[in-house]
Order: sequence, then structure tokens, then C-alpha cells
Amino acid sequence: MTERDIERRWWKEAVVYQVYPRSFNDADGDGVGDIPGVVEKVEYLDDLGVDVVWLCPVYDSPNADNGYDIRDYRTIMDEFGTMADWETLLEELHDHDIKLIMDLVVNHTSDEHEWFVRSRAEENGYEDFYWWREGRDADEVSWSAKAGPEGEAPPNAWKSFFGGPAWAYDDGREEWYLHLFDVKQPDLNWENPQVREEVFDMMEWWFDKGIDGFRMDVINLVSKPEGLPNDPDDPFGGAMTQSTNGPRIHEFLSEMSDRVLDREHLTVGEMLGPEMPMEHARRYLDPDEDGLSMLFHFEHMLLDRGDGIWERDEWALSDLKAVFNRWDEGLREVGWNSLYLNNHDQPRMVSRFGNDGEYRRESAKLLGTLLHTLRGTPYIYQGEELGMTNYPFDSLDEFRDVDTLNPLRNAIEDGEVESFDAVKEAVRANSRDNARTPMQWSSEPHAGFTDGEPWIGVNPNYESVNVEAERRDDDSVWHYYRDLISLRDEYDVVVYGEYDPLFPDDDTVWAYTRTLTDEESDEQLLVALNFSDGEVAVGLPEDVTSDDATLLIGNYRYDGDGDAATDVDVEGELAAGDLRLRPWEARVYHHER
Ligand code: TEU
Repeated sequence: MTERDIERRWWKEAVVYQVYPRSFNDADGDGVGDIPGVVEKVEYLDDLGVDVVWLCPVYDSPNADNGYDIRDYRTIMDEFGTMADWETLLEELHDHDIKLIMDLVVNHTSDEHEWFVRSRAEENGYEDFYWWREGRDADEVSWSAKAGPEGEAPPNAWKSFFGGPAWAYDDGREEWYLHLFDVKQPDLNWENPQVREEVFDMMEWWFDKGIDGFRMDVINLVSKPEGLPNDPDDPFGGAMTQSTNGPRIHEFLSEMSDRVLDREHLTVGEMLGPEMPMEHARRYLDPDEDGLSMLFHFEHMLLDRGDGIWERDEWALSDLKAVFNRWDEGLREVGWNSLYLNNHDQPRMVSRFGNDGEYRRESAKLLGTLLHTLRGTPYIYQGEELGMTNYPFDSLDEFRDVDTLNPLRNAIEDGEVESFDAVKEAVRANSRDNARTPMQWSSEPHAGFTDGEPWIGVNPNYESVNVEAERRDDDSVWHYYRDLISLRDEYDVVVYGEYDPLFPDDDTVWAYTRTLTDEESDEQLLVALNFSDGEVAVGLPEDVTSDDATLLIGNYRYDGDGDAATDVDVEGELAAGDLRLRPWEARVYHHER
């Protein structure tokens, strides 16, 4: 098969920019970002050069989980504006040739959604919209719920991903309902065909409004196995291992695909779980099966995470490479990869995989180089293009996130963790709130994000790390990102070239080639990335060296100005097969073969 045989699609050639509206830009001064705030920045996104915006949830919500708990799928959250504002945003984006994908959150709703209110009241037709079960006799189990009736334990041993049991007792219905996430996020029962009908109708409604696709929240959790079995080997008692990629998942998604999706839409399914069997991944993406464009897996996001928010693991570069190599290989024939190193649920990539101190700028550029030159569609999370870093959280009351606060409070209450101070470093490194601090626009108060009091603290480094400063400086992370994005438009090999890793076991250097061979061209990229604070020498195999390569992009100055620190014979080095890379140096060469 030549690379030309790969199905060419606009969404493979695109760069996606993720907007977390609560923290992006506040137009009305209430301290919370909003849709008019995003509209003000469409020009900015266009200047950066991105092709698609993924807008995190903006629907009506009581905000137990910042909009991932939806009360009404067809209404805009008051804090964020109105439907007319949203329509203006869509129009502005489309006028600038930027597509819009919306967040689809249908594993669960808010407990304030009309469906749940009716289900709770056992209204005709709504009884089985959610997972209702009888409790167990508390004597049968070794632990009991905090909130059930005397002597009763939840229906099974599943734990919520946000801490505590995955079941809550309802006094009115005198039954328990399942919530894999917060108690205010009851899980929809997809076994009920009426639930699926409602979801597909709602999706169609948004497509009719003109959107270009969906990012699908934890979509691989919607099929739960009969009997909801426990699993003692799962830290969540079975909630994770039993709910992910469940028995009817492909049936449900191919039904969705047949009913409402189109190959021209960008659809990206978020797929929870420690390791996704590649067989499932291919079925999710196969146009003849579920037909999603891409998926987000978590394998690289779990490398440095312990089970609890207060636990960390060591990661090695070879492990990180192994994840990406496995996925490139796994989706070579069927499917397409998404490429991300951070989002609204993850710490900032430069603090996690780079060096956010002395080499903040270099390592932010290096990680960007990686994301934009691997095979797949790159996702930029707001602020990544500035090299934004983690926040120096110092006390519990600086956090806002349920996924940080609930598990930690439970663990302290149960005596598993002594105090916040005892686990501060780990929580600080892991918390989702790192991603949620306001976008840094300028050195004005609150980083120019709001005229009011921001809902969460602004990173104190905003005085130097901000859009205004970055745009003024030619050598900034921002300008580098813009160059990376435009490479994709200029070179087909960046999008469609085959990926071949070099030195997979090396823990310092990540190097690879991308090769495109067809009737029209025979070209190759060589990418070399030094993931360390020291200099390294890379001995290249002969078949990737070249006398007539050009350096497409690199994150140091290569101006031959006689300054010993910057003046290296980059092309000569490549011809000799002997690259010397400075700390966090990234280079991308191109040559015709
Ligand atoms: O996230 C799924 C999810 O549980 C993880 O991203 C989790 O936040 C991570 O492992 C860190 O602990 C999606 C949304 O992206 C997230 O914002 C929502 O809170 C969650 O689903 C529930 O809708």
C-alpha cells in the first residue's frame, strides 16, 4: 500500500484548538469566561492558524463538574451567554474558515435534567432512563455507604471516579442510582432504546444548527455489562474495568453512526481506561463499523499517575515512546490517531514532560514539535501555545475541582492520607485545576482574562508568560507554534508520511522519520528531539542521513552569527550522521529522496 491509499480527509490535515470557555476570556466581568469572550478571540485563533475549535460544554448546567453535568442539552448556560451568542460564535468561526466541534456528554446527565427528575418520580416511560437498583444487606459487604438507609449497602462495590461509592440513595424512589462520576451526574441507561433515540435526536438538532462534529465525553462507558459485576482487581471495584468497552458498545456506536454521523464530520471519542485493546480501537474507527474519526486514549496520561490524586509514578521517555509507537502501529491500516499531551483534565505538558524552569521555552517548543510531526491530528489546549505551566497550588482552598477535592477529602477522612500538606507535591502535580487557571492574555491585572474577580487563581507567571509578550517576541513559543501549524499546510509528508521510530529504547532522545512515497513524491522528514537538560550526540543510521536536507524548523537560533553557543553546522552534522543536540533542542529536517 502506498501512502496515497490512505483515505485523505480534511480532519487529518487539520489542527484542533481546545477552548475551555470558563477560563478562556471573560467579556462581561463576572470572573467567568463566556461565549462573547470567545467571539472576541476568533481573530486571535485565526492568526495562530488553527482549523477547528473544540468547545468544551456550554450547555445549561448547575456546574457540579464545570458543565460536564448537563441540565438541558439545547440551552446555553446563563453564565456563558445566550443561544444568539453561540450562533454569532459559529458564524464568526465559519467566516474565518474555522470549524466548530461541540462536546457531547451523554454517558450521564445532571441530576437536575428533566429526564432524571421524571425518572426519580417514576413517571411513565422514564423509569428506566437511568440505572436504578435495590441496595444490598449491609451485613453482606465489608464496607457501607455513607448516605444509604440503616442496614443497607449500595447494589455493588463500584467506586466513583471522583471518590466514594458509585451509587447514591434516593429517598423518594427508595432505590439507588448509579453515578460513575459525581453524585450529581447519574449515568444514563443506554440499554433503553428511548434513551438512545433522545441522544441521537439531540445530536441531529446540533448538526442542523451547523456544527462540524463532536468530541464525545467518556463515550466508551455507555454500555454496562448485565449484572454490573464487581472486580476486586480494579481500584474502582469494577466501575472502570467493567464499564469500559462494554458488551454492546460497538452496537450502540454503529447505530449512532448510521443514524446521525457522516464521514465529513470530525468525531473524536474520549475512551477511558488503562489500556485499550487495539482490536476495540480499530472497531471504533473503522468506517464500516463505528466510524469515529479519532479517539483519545489515556495510556500516556497514566504513566506518571498513581491510583489516587495524591500518588505519583515515575515515567521514562522510552515508556512514553512505547505508547505512541504502539498506537501508530496499531492504527496503521485502519483508523487515525489524535495527538495530545494536555487538555482541561490534565496538568500542563511543559511542567509534566518538559522543564518548566530554565528550559520552559525550549521544552514547550520541543513538545509542540513532537505533537505536530507525529502521524495524527494535533490538539492544542488553550495556553499551550504560550508554554503555560502548572500553578503553584499551596493550600486546599485554591482548588476548585471535584476530582481533586472529593477524593482527597475522602482519603483524609478515611485516614488513608494524613493531610493535604503530606501529599501536596503530588496533588499539585496531578490536579486538573492546573489546566483550568485563566488564559494569560497580557500583563494587565488578572492576565487580561477578566475585569472582575476570576473564579480560580491566575498563574503568577502571567506577567512574563502571556499572549501580548509572546506575540511581540519573534522567538516565542507562540510564533513557533504558528510555524509548526503552517508546516502542515505546506508539506503532505507531515500529515500522511509513514512514521518510523529510531532508537526506541533511548531515554533521552526521541528520533524518527516520516516518509511519503508515491507517484508524485518521495520525501522524508527526520525529527530529532533531546528530552534532557544536557547536550547529547546522536549517531544516525546511514539511510536517514542526507547531503541535501534542509532544516524545516528548530527551537534554537541557527543564524550562523559567529556566536559559539548558537553557531553550529546543522546541515553538515546531518550529512555526517552525527547530530549534536543542545538541551531540549528539537530539529526537523526535510529532504527529497
Ligand atoms: O473526563 C473523563 C475522566 O474521568 C478523566 O479525564 C479524569 O478527569 C482524569 O482521569 C483525571 O482524573 C471527562 C471530561 O473530560 C471531564 O472533564 C469530566 O469531568 C468527566 O469526563 C465527566 O464528564
